[in-house]
Amino acid sequence: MTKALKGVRILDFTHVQSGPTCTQLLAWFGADVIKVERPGVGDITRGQLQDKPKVDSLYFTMLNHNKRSITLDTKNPKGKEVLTALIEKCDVLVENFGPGVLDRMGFPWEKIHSINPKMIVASIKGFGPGPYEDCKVYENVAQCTGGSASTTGFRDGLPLVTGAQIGDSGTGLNLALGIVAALYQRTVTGKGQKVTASMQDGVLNLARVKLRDQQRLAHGPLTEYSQFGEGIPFGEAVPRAGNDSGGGQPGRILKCKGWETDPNAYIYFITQAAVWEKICDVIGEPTWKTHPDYAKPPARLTRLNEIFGRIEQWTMTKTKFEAMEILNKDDIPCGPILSMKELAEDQSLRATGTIVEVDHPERGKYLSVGNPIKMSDSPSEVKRSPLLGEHTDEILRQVLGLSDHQVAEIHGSGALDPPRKIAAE
Ligand code: CAO
Repeated sequence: MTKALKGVRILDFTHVQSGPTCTQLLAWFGADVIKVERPGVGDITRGQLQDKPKVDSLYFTMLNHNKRSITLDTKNPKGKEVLTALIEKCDVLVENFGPGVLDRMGFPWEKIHSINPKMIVASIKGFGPGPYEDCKVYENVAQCTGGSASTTGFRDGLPLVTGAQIGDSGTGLNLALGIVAALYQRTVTGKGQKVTASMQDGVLNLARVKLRDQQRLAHGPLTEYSQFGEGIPFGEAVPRAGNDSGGGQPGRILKCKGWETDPNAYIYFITQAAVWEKICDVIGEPTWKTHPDYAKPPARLTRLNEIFGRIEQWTMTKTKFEAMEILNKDDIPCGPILSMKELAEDQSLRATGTIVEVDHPERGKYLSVGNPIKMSDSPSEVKRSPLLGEHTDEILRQVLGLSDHQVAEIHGSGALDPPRKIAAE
């Protein structure tokens, strides 16, 4: 079976997490992704958070499946020649260097466009144009500057960052979408274009509902926030709302059987108005179906602590899975808090390829997250990440069509060698 992006060749200058998630997706859709890495060093994540000595870390392997790796010193004159030839042969260049790096390397957009006018140049930066455009950015900086941290956590606690990498992997998704849209537009215009995605923009996009609430604040309190029912006045900015639901249906995380010893014995419970009567029956409060203090959603808003307290008395008598089974029979929206251990062992996620076991020649078998996007005519097969420079000669010969003599010349030029350490004077 063919793949959606078969025939598309990506020059992958990405590193760390945000960019690699983008190019990994493109590789899963069938693109030929050529990862360019610094000789001897490679993507810094190869050596970060290592669980086993001297083998590529899970950090690296889980972000760089289905790619080929070429090592190339792009500051070396011969290296620049090779890079120029690769630009001629590729459809898309993807990078998430710090601001200005590509220009300093001698490959600004204008030059790339003149070498290959069809090339799409896709970049992730921390910020878009503005006061912070020259700043380097990592995940948590993006969460903090994109409105996520100020609206996450409890009202009386610190701003919180989330475990989900919304700044990195979220922006990688945005860039991948921009790239496929630009590839489609190119079929009409015949031209490449610049595609940029900033991490701040990506996080703010995901925090959209909080910008909604910021504007609602001008017209009165946010009645679905617990603090409204607790009689605590709102300030000028959207507050942190703990585990309150972000939508119009109040929700909370509630304890389940075993919570005293299991940190994940909890369930998310939503008191959706449409199933309120069923909720009353399940928890043993049938009179709440008609009682004026509980029957209608507006009356419940000032009593959410009492209501969820009562529901929790019920959930504490069930495990999170028992509660899930009972509530789902009545279409009551809820979800168990699943630990990473539970997810790793979940056979249904294995069956769909969302969690896959991959074999690596140096580290052995490990689990990874497969393609979260499923396509009926473009199945994703997760292949191990490349070793550093594993495909250097293959790419020089096969992609650039170089002869043995030319490849030997490149080897002799120092363009494939790690940078020499300058001896201390
Ligand atoms: N050959 C020669 N030099 C190379 C090279 C190659 N193949 N690949 C990279 N380099 C050089 C670059 O030319 C650059 O050198 P100069 O600074 O001298 O121009 C340097 O390596 C890379 O610089 P960098 O700024 O990208 O890397 P950093 O480790 O200092 O910063 C990061 C990392 C992530 C903070 C920065 O790249 C960044 O802000 N990126 C944009 C935002 C982003 O994607 N962040 C997500 C990170 S994951 O949480």
